[in-house]
Amino acid sequence: MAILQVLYHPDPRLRIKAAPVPVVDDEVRRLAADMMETMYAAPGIGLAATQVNVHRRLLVVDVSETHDQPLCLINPALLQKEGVERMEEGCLSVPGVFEEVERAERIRVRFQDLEGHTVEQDADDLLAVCIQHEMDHLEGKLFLDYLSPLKRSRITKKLTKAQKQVM
Ligand code: GNR
Ligand code: NI
Repeated sequence: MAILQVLYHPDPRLRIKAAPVPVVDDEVRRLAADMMETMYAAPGIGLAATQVNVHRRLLVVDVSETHDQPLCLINPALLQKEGVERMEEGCLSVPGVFEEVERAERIRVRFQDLEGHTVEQDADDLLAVCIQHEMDHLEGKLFLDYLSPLKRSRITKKLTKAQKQVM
């Protein structure tokens, strides 16, 4: 396994729309394992392939405190959304920024698992929020896109400046 490098906003590669995973094979399973390791090491509760510069429709999540409920969603599709919830979100690609975002409270999602089987699952609370956040990454979308243009440009400036200092 390996810890992968995470892209930081405003890297334009975070804006690439991911393509479907054509087959769930060993290469996909290896990528998923590396993404899990990267997510746990960060630490984070989710990671989309886009964030590690792989533009395929695959994401991992684990919202448990014990890090023992890993989920890998391949080619995820949102089937249902219900209710509205506001939650403070963060993103490994937008370090140090936490802002409230409005999302559906409960969702039903269809995806392929690591064996290539199609699964449907309901999610609520933090898991629902996290899956929606990760699915946005696959569209090239960040939680910042829900904020006001002024707030977003301030955050982008701050992160650009911080990254110039470490380069
Ligand atoms: O670690 C993460 N925490 C988090 C908190 C609230 C809502 C969404 C998230 S996802 C984030 C990891 C990440 O950036 N995934 O793309
Ligand atoms: Ni994120």
